[in-house]
Amino acid sequence: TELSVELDKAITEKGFFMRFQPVIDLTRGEMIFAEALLRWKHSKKGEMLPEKFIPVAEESGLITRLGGLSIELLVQQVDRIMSAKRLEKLTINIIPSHFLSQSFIVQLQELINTHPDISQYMTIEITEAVFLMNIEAAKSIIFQLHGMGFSISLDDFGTGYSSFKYLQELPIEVIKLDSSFIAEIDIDPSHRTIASTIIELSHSLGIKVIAEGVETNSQLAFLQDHHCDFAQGSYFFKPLSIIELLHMQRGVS
Ligand code: G
Ligand code: G
Ligand code: NA
Ligand code: MN
Repeated sequence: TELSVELDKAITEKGFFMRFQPVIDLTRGEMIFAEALLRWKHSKKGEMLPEKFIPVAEESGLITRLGGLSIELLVQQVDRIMSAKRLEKLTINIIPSHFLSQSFIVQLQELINTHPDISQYMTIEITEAVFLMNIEAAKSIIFQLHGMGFSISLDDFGTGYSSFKYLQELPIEVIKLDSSFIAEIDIDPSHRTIASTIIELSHSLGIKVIAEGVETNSQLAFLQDHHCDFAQGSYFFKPLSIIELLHMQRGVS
């Protein structure tokens, strides 16, 4: 398609940038992580969101190059962000087909060769789709990443298979309760029960929980009552430009 041709060209020209959404430590009321979110600087359509171009990248075989570029864009900013903000981690989203590809671990090994400390600052966000696509490969890659010093987070938890079996077997440090789920907290008592149970079960396995898409004070109050560790969402901060992130105060109240 026309869009895939434009995308191919944009990847070559590195016509992308990152926004960063702070993740708040609910105990301390301070930002502790920032999630990197890729944006395409499209010449006519303006800032384009991943939901528009990731499917195109997957269909047209561009996902490994695009994923490699997003890692590169994040790495370029790590020193600047870490020295200004002293966050614990920056988190990056990896698409399942990229995660499971031959080139992924190779890309990260090359990265460690040039930036030996990088793994201690980075969390890799994956979804449960990796388990459904290739369980053995997914496990093996997760153990390799852990061995390289990266931390791993399971994104969109609560929407898919949501198996605690993987959480128990694998070195996963954090799960992210999906935003569609958080949205239901204000509306539906059964979702409140499931959310609090997921938090409790995760904690019993030594896993921390990030609530995504927190938009209201009542959602936040519920999460605090149920000892959710971290939260992100427009209630705190929308995805920010790097300049905005660097100027933002750490504390929220
Ligand atoms: O940026 P937005 O807020 O629209 O994010 C939507 C989704 O797009 C994210 O949950 C994530 O799955 C995907 N996404 C965002 N940034 C990246 C990226 O840098 N790489 C990959 N592979 N996916 C991303
Ligand atoms: O990785 P994932 O697809 O979960 O990425 C997080 C997505 O959530 C991004 O697209 C981001 O723009 C979006 N987002 C950020 N804050 C909010 C919010 O408060 N509510 C909702 N619904 N989405 C949000
Ligand atoms: Na994510
Ligand atoms: Mn998510």
